[in-house]
Amino acid sequence: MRAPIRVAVSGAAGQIGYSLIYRIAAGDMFGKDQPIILHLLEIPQALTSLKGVEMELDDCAFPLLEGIVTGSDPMKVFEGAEWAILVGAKPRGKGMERKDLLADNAKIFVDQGKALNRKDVKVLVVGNPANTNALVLAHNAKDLPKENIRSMMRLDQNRAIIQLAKKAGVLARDVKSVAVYGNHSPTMVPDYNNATIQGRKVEDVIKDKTWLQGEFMTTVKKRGAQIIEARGLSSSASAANAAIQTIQDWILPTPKDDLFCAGIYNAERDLFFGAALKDQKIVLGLKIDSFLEEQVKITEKELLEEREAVRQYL
Ligand code: NAX
Repeated sequence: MRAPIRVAVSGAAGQIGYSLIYRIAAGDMFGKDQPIILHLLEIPQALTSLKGVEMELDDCAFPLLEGIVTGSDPMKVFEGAEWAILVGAKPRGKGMERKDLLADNAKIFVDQGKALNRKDVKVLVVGNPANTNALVLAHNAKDLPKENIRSMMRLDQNRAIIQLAKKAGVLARDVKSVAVYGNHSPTMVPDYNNATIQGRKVEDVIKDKTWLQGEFMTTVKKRGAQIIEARGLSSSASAANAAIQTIQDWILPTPKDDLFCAGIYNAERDLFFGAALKDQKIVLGLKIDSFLEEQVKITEKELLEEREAVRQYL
């Protein structure tokens, strides 16, 4: 057997955590022959609930699970972790303004950045506002290379893939190279210019430009809100699934005819920006039309505003 990989998950007793950690322990993230040690972080008020999560992990008797570390101190819980998936974040409370939400979450990511301030860990930020939380973390973990930090955009990519597939009457696997740029927020920009359906350009298959620029974009951008409306709870299984894919995108070769999306650090703009990647490099030469260009400017402006709102934590 191989040596175990230590994987930390924050917000482990939350909804996404509950959909995520059992899949990690089952081998869905690193493979069916890779032992795992889970490091689970929660806030003190959620430690009782986390105990229940831990008991259930025990009761799965996962052959790959070699240990579980739990606690509420990031310094202790993150110790030795090779991967950290940061799901825990503060949700928007009643009457809370966006800038308060940004500031409250920034404080969390200042502390977690300090606890992950080393070269030998890779970090995926899922908790919202994910791009700006990643930026705060990066500024507070100077020893952690910025290329070791990503924010999650894969759920947005998947949401765009399935909408294109349904419209074209094909399966999700027939749709490739779907990029989503910018912020993980309603300003995100799904790219219909460079995506393909069964190897053909999307615009040659779906000739309805009004749909591509209208309903398609809106559905992808507002999918999270639609799920809350239908389920009374926000997306969790699909978010956990996207987190698993993001790590696989990170460690496995990208199929030749495809690309993947993640928020990565852009040094020029000092932002974490959703980008199209292939084999861990930015895909160069993707051209977008003036409609998408305008949208990219809007999402970039939003990210710059978010950055200003957390300036004191950088
Ligand atoms: P929950 O509220 O169910 O769970 C969050 C958990 O995090 C709670 O158990 C809470 O106690 C814990 N937590 C809060 N502060 C913490 C801290 N400082 N340290 C450790 N744990 C802490 O939310 P859930 O539905 O699981 O969503 C988690 C986050 O993911 C939210 O911020 C949500 O907005 C974000 N999402 C991000 C997505 C993305 O694509 N980037 C998509 C899904 C999701 O909306």
